[in-house]
Amino acid sequence: MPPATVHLVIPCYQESGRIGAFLAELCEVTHELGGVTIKVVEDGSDAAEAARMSDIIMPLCRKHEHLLPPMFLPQNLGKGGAVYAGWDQGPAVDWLAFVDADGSCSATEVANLIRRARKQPAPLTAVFASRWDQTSSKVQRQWKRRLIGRIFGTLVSTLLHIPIHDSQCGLKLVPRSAYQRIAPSLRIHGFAFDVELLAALHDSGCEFEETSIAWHETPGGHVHLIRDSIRMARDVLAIRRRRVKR
Ligand SMILES: Nc1nc2c(ncn2[C@@H]2O[C@H](COP(=O)(O)OP(=O)(O)OP(=O)(O)O)[C@@H](O)[C@H]2O)c(=O)[nH]1
Ligand SMILES: [Mg+2]
Repeated sequence: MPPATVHLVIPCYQESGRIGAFLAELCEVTHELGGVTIKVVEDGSDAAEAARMSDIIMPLCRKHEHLLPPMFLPQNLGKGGAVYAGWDQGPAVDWLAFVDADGSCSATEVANLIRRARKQPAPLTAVFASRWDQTSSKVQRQWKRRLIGRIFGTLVSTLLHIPIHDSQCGLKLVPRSAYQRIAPSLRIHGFAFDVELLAALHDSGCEFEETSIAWHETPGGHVHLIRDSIRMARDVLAIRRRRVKR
């Protein structure tokens, strides 16, 4: 039987300095796996950045058929907006996935998670990578990000009553059928989009599993620890209010 198909989106904002080596390795690894398409979604950075991204991606597209031509959004939608744009316009696959552009999670880890998802019997369960195993030497993060991540994870699980430790890890796989059921209800396009995605999946009856991965933080991140954490906490409260109303 052919392997379950996966459409993997890489949301990018100002990533031309970080994506090159990671994307090349990801293309190699997923070529070996088969049944995977990759789409880079450039999230309205600026014209010069779009040109730099083209220069990096187009030679790889010529080499790898499964790397689809990149999508250039005319304006910045936010990480969630870019992921959903790539998913909504992608091929009809079994699994939708996204991974951060900076290579903090290696191409090998992406392949491992895809293999894991493909082993699942029906009904399919969403697979969320996790940096929760914080004692592990496999997870290298700045202490500040670790701490904020831990506080945010506690906030999410307490306020939304969903047993998750790390809702924000930049690698996730979702069954496409489950996503299609909940897509019309998704509102959040910023960094907290995965929390809303998780809550909607959970409420729709789609189970999820949290799987530990290796994570080596890449310098040059865009998430502003204080400003974005406040925005994300507000988004979690909004998700909670909407759920209570329903
Ligand atoms: N589409 C979109 N993607 C963004 C935006 N900001 C960041 N991203 C992407 O989101 C992903 C995660 O962003 P990072 O900059 O790696 O975040 P970080 O500060 O390193 O935080 P962690 O990776 O969680 O430690 C990357 O693929 C970014 O390109 C944005 O405004 N729009
Ligand atoms: Mg990062």
